[in-house]
Amino acid sequence: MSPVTSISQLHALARQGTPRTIAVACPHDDDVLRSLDRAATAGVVRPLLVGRRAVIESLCARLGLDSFRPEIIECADDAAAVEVAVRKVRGGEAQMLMKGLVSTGTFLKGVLNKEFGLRDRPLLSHVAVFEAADPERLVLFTDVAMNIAPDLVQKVQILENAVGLARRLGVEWPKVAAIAAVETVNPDMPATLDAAALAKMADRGQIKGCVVDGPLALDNALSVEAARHKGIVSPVAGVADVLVLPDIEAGNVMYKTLGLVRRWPLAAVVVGASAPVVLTSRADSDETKFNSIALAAAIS
Ligand code: COD
Repeated sequence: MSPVTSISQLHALARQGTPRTIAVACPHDDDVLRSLDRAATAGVVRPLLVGRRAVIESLCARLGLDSFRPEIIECADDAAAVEVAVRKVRGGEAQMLMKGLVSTGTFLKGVLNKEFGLRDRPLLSHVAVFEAADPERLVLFTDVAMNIAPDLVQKVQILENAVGLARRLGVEWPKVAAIAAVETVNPDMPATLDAAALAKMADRGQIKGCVVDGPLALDNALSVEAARHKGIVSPVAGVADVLVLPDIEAGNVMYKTLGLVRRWPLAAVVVGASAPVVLTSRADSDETKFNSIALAAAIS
């Protein structure tokens, strides 16, 4: 498979095959419903909504989604709705899960629940995607929404989850940049120590299936020119496919800067679960939500 290099190629990939059922917890939100209507119309998903029927129907009517006829399971309580949606995926009645208007903590606690949740790999993590030019490619960045302050062991798992996703998108040997504020090791900046350790672990075969370099600052990772300017010689600098960010604050600020300030097309998914999980922010546009459904469908 040749690599998926744009969000529109993701859409095309998602349209292949039969529609997957997506269980959505608490879809009481305009952008969530618009994105689901669009994905259902495109033949990407069959929505199974878990929440307050009256609210969902009145929102659909107000939004003019006249041909949107989702299956709805009545559930008034948010945590209970998350549990029902998660159980639908766990039981195989749905192949994907999506968060609606419910707090991220409540939603993720349901996903991680030991009795009915969707744990598969040792660590679940969130991966966001944006389009980059020169070379034209999708850049994955992680973790911007789930793991708060990962230690080195968790960063290895976050990196491996993202590499797995990159490979699913056709990147055979992903180039991974472990991001910090600078490109040199500084003991006063713990992110640079972890980044250097990740790079050395990859050199020694403790991390497989990718090439890792770090620490790299964001400009050195994404711009060949910036890397050249700093004299950095590296197979990753300027052309990274995956960015492993130091913590949730750095990741979340980057995600929101791209999405809200720059309005770049974005997509995001939680990986490491037994099925793809669409976890977008309340502030994300219906476009980002649709892109994320497409990403989840493309890998489901
Ligand atoms: N993958 C697998 N297991 C996990 C993970 C994970 N990412 N995180 C926790 N666990 C396991 C632990 O090993 C433990 O067995 C159990 O879950 C409980 O662990 P806690 O007490 O550390 O976790 P929780 O349930 O209190 O919180 C987990 C959350 C994911 C909810 C928490 O880390 C969180 O709130 N993350 C940030 C979410 C957020 O606010 N994002 C905002 C950006 S939109």
